Amino acid sequence: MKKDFQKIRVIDSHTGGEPTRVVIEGFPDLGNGTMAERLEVFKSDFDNLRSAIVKEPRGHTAVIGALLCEPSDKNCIAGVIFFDNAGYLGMCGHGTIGLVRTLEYLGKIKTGKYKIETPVGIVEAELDENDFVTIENVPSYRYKKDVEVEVKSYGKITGDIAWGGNWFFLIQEHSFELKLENLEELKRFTISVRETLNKNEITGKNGHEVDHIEIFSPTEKADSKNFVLCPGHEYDRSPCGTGTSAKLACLYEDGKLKEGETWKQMSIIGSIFEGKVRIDNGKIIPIIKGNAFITAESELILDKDDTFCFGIR
Ligand code: PYC
Repeated sequence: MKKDFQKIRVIDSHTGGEPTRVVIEGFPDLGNGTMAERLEVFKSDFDNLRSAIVKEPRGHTAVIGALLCEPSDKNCIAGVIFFDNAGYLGMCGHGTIGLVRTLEYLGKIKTGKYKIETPVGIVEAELDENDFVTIENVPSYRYKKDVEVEVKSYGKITGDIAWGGNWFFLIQEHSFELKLENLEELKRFTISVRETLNKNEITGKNGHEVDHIEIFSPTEKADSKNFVLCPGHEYDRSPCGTGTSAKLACLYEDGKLKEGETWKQMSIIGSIFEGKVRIDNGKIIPIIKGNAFITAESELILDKDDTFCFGIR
């Protein structure tokens, strides 16, 4: 008997090395609410599809999913809900750059400026003739400066808590060399910091979990190099659009970056985003520029008889 498979069409890309898997067809209807409302339906009714799409055996721990939706705001070209191996993201900078290149690949957009609806607000994205994408993120800010935590085996660590579309703990002072050879050590350290923040109930605004940890070091090739721990214990191969936004907000608030001045943020693998801030009615609007490349166009097949149909959970 012919099997009744569920099929989901996706386009894969990478932005500065960090993968994005845009779901373009085959996902169940989440209703007509805002992206924040549809995110709740996604979480409660279809979380198994999140893991089916991004986790092994179809994906891997670094894949960020992006569900392409009809926007509820008609000024937007698209709506999007980002997700990963651990759960859901508010915004995703590298993912938005990947989404814009995907829309171009699909022939849905040409060069120009577009608005995109996310669960945490509307962002603007401009695709230029060199295939670079510049995004104007949601307003970003530092929530707490110089927060001290005692991290087991590492001692006293100080960082800032900032919002860039996701919650970040940003650490400037540490003893690590930011290079790929130190990946396991960097992960161990940042996971310990995250666990300490959780244990001590140190959160972002309204009790939101600080689920991204970002550490920095100087580099000759850019203004700064970072290592970003993502919620599912993977590291961001890109310089992290929302993490760079959080960083830009802190720099601006410290008087270290002026409005319109360029900041080059390098990732642990050497990819670079260019950042700036624009001030709008006192709000810090981060502007992030990067590029993405399409890597695959495929149809995921879900066979209910497969023990690992919904991913290795
Ligand atoms: O680019 O904002 C970003 C991001 C978040 C998690 C992975 N990448």
